[in-house]
Amino acid sequence: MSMSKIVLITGATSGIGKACAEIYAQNKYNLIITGRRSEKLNQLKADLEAKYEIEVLTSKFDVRNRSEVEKALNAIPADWKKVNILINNAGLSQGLDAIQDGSLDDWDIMIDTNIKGLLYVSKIVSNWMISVKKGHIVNLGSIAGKEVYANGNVYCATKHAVDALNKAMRIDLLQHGIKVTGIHPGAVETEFSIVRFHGDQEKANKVYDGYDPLEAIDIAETIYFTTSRPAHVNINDLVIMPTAQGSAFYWNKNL
Ligand code: NDP
Ligand code: 8X3
Repeated sequence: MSMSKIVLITGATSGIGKACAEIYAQNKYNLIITGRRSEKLNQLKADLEAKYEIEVLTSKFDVRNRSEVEKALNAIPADWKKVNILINNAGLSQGLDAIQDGSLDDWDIMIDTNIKGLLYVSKIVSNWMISVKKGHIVNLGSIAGKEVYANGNVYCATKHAVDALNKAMRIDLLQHGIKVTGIHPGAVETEFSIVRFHGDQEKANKVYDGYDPLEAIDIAETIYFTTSRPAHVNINDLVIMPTAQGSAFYWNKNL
């Protein structure tokens, strides 16, 4: 493998993670792309290797499964463990119900993916970074990690947890020279709402009706910017919204 820098992106099969893969490939990083859908990982690897002079390693695992995460990450070849950037992006929402009506299965999936999955991956990769005394971890929070909106309850709680973990990682990893950045988008049109509404495309489309939402590339460009600052600069935290969105609950659909 050539001596390019390496970025590990969780949830690279779709949306923000996939857009990150493209932008880091353009910038000559070698990529470790992860997710559960192996055919999408293989397709992305083939596309990016054909388009850019880089190498892509795919690693298929479910971030919720602790032993699967450990097995997959430990199996990565030693040269590839010299990861410069970890993008903790894999995440999802399930349902949009009042607390008294929510599905316990939806809650478990969100907590296990957005909090526990992020922790399982971070524990292993931060140790790789500690061994070389440098690295940068980018955590995907959300406006839902800064504000709470009606029926957002558990999703908002998981993203508030990511916000806390982002701050905690920055403190704990300070002594090792590792940067930590939190990225908190408002509405981005990806598979997010299709997943939230369990495949109901019509309901998902309504979320982005009547205004210009963010696109995955908008967030990927911002993430790339945060990881391409000089060595002495760390961007702690960014909230990024569509111009038509003023907060988690205010919208201007007349723009
Ligand atoms: P997408 O649904 O388009 O992508 C989510 C990605 O996460 C997929 O690649 C999916 O891969 C992966 N993923 C989900 N669950 C698991 C799992 N159990 N194990 C491994 N990978 C998993 O959504 P986005 O791109 O929008 O979301 C990316 C991140 O951005 C999430 O953390 C989300 O909460 C956050 N975010 C999104 C916003 C939005 O409006 N879209 C706004 C604010 C934050 P696969 O299915 O192949 O496993
Ligand atoms: C996704 C955006 O507005 O549903 O994190 O919280 S929102």
